[in-house]
Amino acid sequence: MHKHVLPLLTAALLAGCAQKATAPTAATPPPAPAEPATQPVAPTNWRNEAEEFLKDYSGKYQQLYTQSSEAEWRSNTHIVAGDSSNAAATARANEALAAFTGSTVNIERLRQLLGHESELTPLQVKQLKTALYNAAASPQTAGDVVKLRIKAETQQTEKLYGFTYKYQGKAVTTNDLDRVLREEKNPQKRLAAWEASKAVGPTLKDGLLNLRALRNKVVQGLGYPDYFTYQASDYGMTRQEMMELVRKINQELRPLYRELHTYARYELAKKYGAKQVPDYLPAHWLPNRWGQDWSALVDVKGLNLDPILAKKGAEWQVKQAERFYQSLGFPALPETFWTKSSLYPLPTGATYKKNNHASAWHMDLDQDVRSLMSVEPNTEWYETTHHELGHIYYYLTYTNPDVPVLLRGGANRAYHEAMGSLMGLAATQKPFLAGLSLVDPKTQTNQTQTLLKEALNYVVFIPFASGVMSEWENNFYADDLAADQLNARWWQLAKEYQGIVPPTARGEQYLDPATKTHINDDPAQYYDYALSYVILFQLHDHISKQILHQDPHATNYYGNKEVGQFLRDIMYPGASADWRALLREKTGEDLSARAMVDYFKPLMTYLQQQNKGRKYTM
Ligand code: X8Z
Ligand code: ZN
Repeated sequence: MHKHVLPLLTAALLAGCAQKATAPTAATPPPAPAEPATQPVAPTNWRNEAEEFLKDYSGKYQQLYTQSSEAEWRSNTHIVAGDSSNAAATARANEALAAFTGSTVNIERLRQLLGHESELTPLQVKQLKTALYNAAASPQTAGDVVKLRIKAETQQTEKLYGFTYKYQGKAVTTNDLDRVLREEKNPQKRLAAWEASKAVGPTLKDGLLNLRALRNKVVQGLGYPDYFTYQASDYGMTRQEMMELVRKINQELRPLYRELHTYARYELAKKYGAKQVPDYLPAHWLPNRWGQDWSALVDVKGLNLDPILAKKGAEWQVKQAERFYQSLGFPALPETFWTKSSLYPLPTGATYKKNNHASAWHMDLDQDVRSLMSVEPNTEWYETTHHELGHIYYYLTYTNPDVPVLLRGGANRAYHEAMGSLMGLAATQKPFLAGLSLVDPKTQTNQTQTLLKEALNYVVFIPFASGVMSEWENNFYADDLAADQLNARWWQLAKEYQGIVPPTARGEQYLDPATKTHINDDPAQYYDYALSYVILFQLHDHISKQILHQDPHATNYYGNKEVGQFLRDIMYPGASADWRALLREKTGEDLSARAMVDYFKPLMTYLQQQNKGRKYTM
């Protein structure tokens, strides 16, 4: 998740063709009539009306938005058990923003102006629709429910990130638990770490059920049937269309996933000394709390970044990511990024906690950009650092005179997630690493193992994101999933899509989906990430072949200004661009898993050979 990216509503619009909305001025005023007559009423100039309204609205919006961001920032970086002052301040700031965006006066005015759509500029229409979309998250007509939602969201955040995880009798961080899951070979210890990571779930159950009701009720105020539909509408899609799209993506990658799944079952059974190869993967065997990334299973000789990064340190990773963006022609990060961000884990003994998940913030919709991370020097954080800076550079690039405040968001939410992940992929390829002397270019490295490691990251993610997460949240928000079926449904989906089962029975006293932060604080949007991977491979395919003329599996973007220009062109218009048109214009293709499937094709043959004679269970 990146925080606070403004939503986008679709509207056919020509980006970069903002017409001036000023009315032609008459050269000489007409002579005054000799005698008072019934004056014909001048026809309303709707462009002028819209321009004036948007100017006022945007100014006020930006101000309230900044105050809300500041309060949220504090609530996510200084969590003190039992201290309610942050929560109260955040609720106040969010209520003020909500009261403004959802005010009946504003909504009526927006509707009135949009009633004259054909007389307005496309850019105006797009801004007005965005404002109306924002209004649906907090309509004044549902004022009490909005207040309750705001309060419940702040409380849920505090519970989630204020939680103390315990492993082997000691308080630990999620970074600690992740390390155990990546490195520990003893299955009993793995099981203990996995269970420890799920301990927060039950504490979030009442809050999540409450939030479902409130989120649904709030958007129903402006006519959306449920919260999932509301979020999908940001892409100009219905809930059904979104589900069809993610199911299709999942199907296209399923044959490869099936091979990876079979391969992993046999390899892990060997690794953990299991007498029998299980039909489904026990969740605690995998190097990630949700089984969404298995890349730590493979160590490619000569390309293992962990020891190199450990020597360089956490700070180096963030600086290195900045250097990479700068090498493409992006500017240095503003000084305040470094002074105001919260980039590293809290010191041991800190009396407060912080949000343990990475995010990027556009605090004032202007130059105040920050990231909230807990960077440690390892491959996972190296990629995440590139991911977050992708959001930051997107913010900075669409903060320009051609993009009004209300449209400072991604072409769609998935684009926003794609940029930095693309850079994360680029920053792990061998020619890139060799160019920076991080690895020895003369060392032979195994290409198949490299591709396998990448597949265990990018391909393995798809059934989790487009399958488990999206299906569960669709059921939760739109199908009113029963309160006594929440965990059962989660594991049913994990088995069906990921081929993963819980190590021991996980009854309804647990709430394993709620251990995924997005379920609580980035609701009904996780397909963004599945779509972002699809888009990133489309962009990478184009960049490799058309700009760099390099094999997509072995590229070096570093220092290439043309690549930078290509990315900046995508970022520049922000949400004033039509995301479909933009993709077609930039890659010549519609949204499709074609490039991603192509990229991993060479791996199919290898895996089929490895899996010969093995039992497939998916
Ligand atoms: O949540 C994120 C980002 C948020 S800005 C770090 N990601 C997903 C996740 O961690 O579940 C990035 C990829 C998947
Ligand atoms: Zn992100």
